[in-house]
Amino acid sequence: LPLFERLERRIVDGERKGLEADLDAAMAETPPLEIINDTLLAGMKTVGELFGSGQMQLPFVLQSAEVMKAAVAHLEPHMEKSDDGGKGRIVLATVKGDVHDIGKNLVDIILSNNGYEVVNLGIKQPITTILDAASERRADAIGMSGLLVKSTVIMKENLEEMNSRGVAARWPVLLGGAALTRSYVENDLAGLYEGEVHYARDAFEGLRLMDTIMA
Ligand code: B1M
Repeated sequence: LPLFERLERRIVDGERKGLEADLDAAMAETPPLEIINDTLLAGMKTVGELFGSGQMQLPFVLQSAEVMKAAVAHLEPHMEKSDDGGKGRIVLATVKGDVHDIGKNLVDIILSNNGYEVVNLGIKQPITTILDAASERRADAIGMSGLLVKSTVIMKENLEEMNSRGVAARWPVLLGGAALTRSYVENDLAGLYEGEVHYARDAFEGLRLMDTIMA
């Protein structure tokens, strides 16, 4: 297969051997972020479709996810950075009950490489932990990621919890993840949250929104 098709195939097949060499060859032609967006994410999309239609079993999805993570880790040091970290600070987490973190970690990379300090709490984080971290680290915003339909409900509960603790005005919230829709966030959640809540379709929209929030 040609290089970029082979790279996409590696994600689908969970084939790690020779990954770095292929990535290095790809970087000679294309910036690392484009490799992620155009090639690797296309592979993850296929994995999602195969899994969703019952043609791929979970252990293989996990293998694909591991190759994806290894690929991103290999590319990350080669990405362009605007170094300061002084544009603002965001606490980022995957919500309670949800283990999906590839998208969240991409958001971390994009924000960190573009002047934000990211406090990445990891996966399955209850709102209490998120709020404690936001408070201790004096965050300017909170970002929550979730890929399960269940997580969209958790996000709603989290916003309600922030209302009831009276901290909604303090933290603008950025929400993202495959199960969310813009209309759910902008129509249903924005109506109930007493602070600012924004939907980010991808990591770049997350960056644009942070720039707006911090402006
Ligand atoms: Co799971 N999984 N998974 N999975 N998985 C999905 C989400 C699913 C849609 C697959 C399917 O059925 N087609 C489905 C959810 C269905 C639903 O809820 N209705 C599903 C399921 C069912 C499950 C399990 C329940 C399976 C099981 O155990 N029977 C289980 C859940 C466990 C749990 O969470 N408690 C499970 C487990 C796993 C693995 C562990 C095997 C693995 C995750 C590994 C990991 O993340 N470390 C996995 C994977 C890889 C997937 C799919 C195939 C790919 C997800 C991914 O990484 N995509 C996924 C299929 C899909 O999403 N269509 C699927 C690439 C990633 C870059 O995209 O995270 O959407 P995404 O991020 C995007 C944007 O959404 C946005 O930016 C990114 C792009 O720039 N974004 C943000 C994300 N977060 C953001 C936050 C922001 C801003 C933007 O600001 C804060």
